Amino acid sequence: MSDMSLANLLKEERRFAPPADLAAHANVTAEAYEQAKADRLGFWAAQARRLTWATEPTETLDWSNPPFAKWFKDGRLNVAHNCVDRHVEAGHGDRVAIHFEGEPGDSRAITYAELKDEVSRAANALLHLGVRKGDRVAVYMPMIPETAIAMLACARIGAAHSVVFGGFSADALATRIKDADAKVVITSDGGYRRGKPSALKPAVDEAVEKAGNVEHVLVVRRTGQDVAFNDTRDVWWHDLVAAQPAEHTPEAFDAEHPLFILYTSGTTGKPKGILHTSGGYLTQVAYTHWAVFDLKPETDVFWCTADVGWVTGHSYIVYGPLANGATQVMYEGTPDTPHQGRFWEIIQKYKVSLLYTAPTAIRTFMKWGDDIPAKYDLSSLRILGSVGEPINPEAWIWYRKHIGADRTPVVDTWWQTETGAMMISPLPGVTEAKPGSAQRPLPGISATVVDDEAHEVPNGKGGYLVLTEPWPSMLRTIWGDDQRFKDTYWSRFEGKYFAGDGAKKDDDGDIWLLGRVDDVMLVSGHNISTTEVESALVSHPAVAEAAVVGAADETTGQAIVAFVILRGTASADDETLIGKLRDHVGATLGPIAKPKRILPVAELPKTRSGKIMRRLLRDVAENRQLGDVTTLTDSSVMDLIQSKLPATP
Ligand code: 6R9
Repeated sequence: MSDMSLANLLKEERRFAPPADLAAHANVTAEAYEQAKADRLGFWAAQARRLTWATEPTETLDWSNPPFAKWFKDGRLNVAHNCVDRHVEAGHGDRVAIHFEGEPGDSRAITYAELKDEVSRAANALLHLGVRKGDRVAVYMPMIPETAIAMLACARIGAAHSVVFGGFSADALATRIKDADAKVVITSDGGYRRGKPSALKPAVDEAVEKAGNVEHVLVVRRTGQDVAFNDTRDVWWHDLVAAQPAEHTPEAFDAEHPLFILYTSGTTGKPKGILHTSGGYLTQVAYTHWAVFDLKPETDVFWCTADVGWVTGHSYIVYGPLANGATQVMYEGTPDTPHQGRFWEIIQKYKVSLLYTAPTAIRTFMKWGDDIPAKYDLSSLRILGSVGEPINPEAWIWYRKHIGADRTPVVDTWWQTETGAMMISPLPGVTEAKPGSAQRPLPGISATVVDDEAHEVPNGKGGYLVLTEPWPSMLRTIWGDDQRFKDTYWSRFEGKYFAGDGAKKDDDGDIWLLGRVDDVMLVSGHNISTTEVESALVSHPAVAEAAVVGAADETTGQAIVAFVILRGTASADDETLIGKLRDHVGATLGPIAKPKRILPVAELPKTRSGKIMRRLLRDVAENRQLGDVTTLTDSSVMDLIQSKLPATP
């Protein structure tokens, strides 16, 4: 990146020290950074001892054939035993593992003892269906406890699961079943979504037709809706699983035994099957969940609002919290069903103390209004987490103030499907927080920002985020494609993992994430981050949400085009407002960052995991035919945006 605009970065002066009582009893103190720095591998070897091993590892890392890492390779363990049985053995069988809240209002509390029985039955059922160690099982489910049970049952017998988000189409499911060569699919008749049952089984039928090698489909009855049933292939969960014995002795597998494949769509090309293995993955998800949320398993109630179909759900609904013996909430539905206070009602009901959600949700809550969370008792909350996108400083402040009563730390956690677990994040009892910044690599993690030539940038400069040392929960490869694994992540900068994100270091050396590098704009030779322009727009009281893209421009190379959602009272026809917003960005970031066009819209296109799809907005801004819209939550959003557009100059 050239020297450019990153010099006049967004200045964020607000600071929030950890609350004294939290700091006094925090799981992790500043010492952890020192310890990990002095002996990184020793630090991770110590963290691995949080797990129960059938054979303790003696070797921490084998990096003799980079980028193919082997962590704890002579250790053996069973992941499901670690997430379930050992808590029962330790006398915590009566502790609630999952408080399930269905969208229609049904609820179910599952203790660790009950979870152990259910996972054992499901493991026996999979064995009965012919699933063996090393096989793959596809999981296409709503957000219900059986989804976690199915994943743990796979782990228990050493079969890798491939969870496909329930919002994906039959085609997307078929591609993933085929790529992983799954022999069983676990699904349900449907799930509840926005007040009505939404079907899943028909997509499975279609996908299995296309994908070929599936021997059985195991079907949970959730909604009771009518489904087609193929008697030789399909089997009901309540028939098969319920009839199994609740005893199953877990076998220990190698630390590097595959645990799961999770596909990331990427913007182009065939989805990448990200492969995670057992010992290193479980070590890092357990450690980070305990450290970043300061988890006290006896008293805390954790709630991660992600879908299990994404990596956040894998690592911070299933594996991290359960490995730590936590009590958590699992919610099936959407935040506005049946009303816009649903999340806050759930927090009040279960006395949730640790909340983990995404910026897209936070910005939506801001749009809905402060008065909604104000109606509920949120005093149980202790720590608020954010993940998925850069969190705009204003959204961060709103989250802390209106959800956290200006009292709770906010932890902005940067990581990826590929990294498996959190990598860069404040520690709630240690870090003086800066709104909008993920700040520092966690203890034991090495990350920095480099320029085009792979040189580390000095403080105050921007470039590319890289990870400079292997970490326990790193992806091991792309399923079936080692070459693509090397090309995608390890070839841009020799010996370093290229995350694909732009980032900057501030004057203190803290890291700020600036969005995917594909989204960075080049205006008159200056690299400008979409994230920073968006945050500048959102810091204006009239703007609820913003998405910024660079559109081809004859004079400046790219010109900044901003799509904004205005807050309640602001009017889209107010020409003076647009001028004010441009000036506001200019005053915040410098004149070079002033958007050339600002277009008020009612909605923004988002992926199903809640990330803004700037690629489609670029198509709009450049008057092009829209690219692939299949990963959009709601493709009608694009029609709405296009119909609102003034004729392009
Ligand atoms: C966990 C998850 C990964 C991409 C990542 C980055 C963005 C995630 C972020 C963040 C800024 C954060 N991202 N967390 N950007 N600050 N705290 O979301 O995984 O779906 O694979 O997405 O998400 O761009 O590269 P995944």
